[in-house]
Amino acid sequence: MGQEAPPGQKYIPRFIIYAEFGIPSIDLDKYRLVIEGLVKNRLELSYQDLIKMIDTEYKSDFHCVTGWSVKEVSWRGVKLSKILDMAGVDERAKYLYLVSLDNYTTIINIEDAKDPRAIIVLEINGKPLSIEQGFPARIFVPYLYGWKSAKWLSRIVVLDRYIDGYWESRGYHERGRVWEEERFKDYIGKKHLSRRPIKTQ
Ligand SMILES: Nc1nc2c(c(=O)[nH]1)N[C@H]1C(S)=C(S)[C@@H](COP(=O)(O)O)O[C@H]1N2
Ligand SMILES: [Mo]
Repeated sequence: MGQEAPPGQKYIPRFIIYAEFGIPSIDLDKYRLVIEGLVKNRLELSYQDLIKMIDTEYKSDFHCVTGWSVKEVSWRGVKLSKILDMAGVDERAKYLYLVSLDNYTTIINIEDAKDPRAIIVLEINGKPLSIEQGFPARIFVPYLYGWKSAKWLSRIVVLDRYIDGYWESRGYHERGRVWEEERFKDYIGKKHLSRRPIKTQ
């Protein structure tokens, strides 16, 4: 798998850690992942709840839209579709708006969220997420660019319409599929906006 990098991407050995708003402090006792919006049952899942629900593990590359990719990362977590089923998603649902503890936001469409590879990540490469990589939980959809992989995830809001998240409001693509090179909204062109790596592992 992943012999050749997707168009416009180069493999590097390790993740470059991004935290647009700094790394939040985590109080695991108080932490809940909330699922709300167009759902029958609003859910509040603790870290232990999530750990008990782990159902998925696979290897897949990670792709940041700025051009770096990491090969064959091992991901372990809970299928998003399982959580959506528990919550009883309304038939009008079209998007999941993702909100993080640091107030970072992004959005993914419901079709991508229901893909069996779309997960709430609890472990990377056999270890619990490190704080800087999004502990307690982050999103991962392997065929979407990394900005959709919200770290320190705290809220999933089910919506019937599209709204911009943080990078989407700065010109990045609504959907963000890697192999289709959905980097920017059509009207923006091909210019990268500034990024601030905070630490290289
Ligand atoms: N909360 C939060 N999640 C985030 C970001 C961020 O700044 N804050 N950056 C995104 C971007 S642009 C990328 S490429 C990945 C980087 O993941 P990493 O820090 O584990 O390398 O996190 C994504 N998730
Ligand atoms: Mo990114």
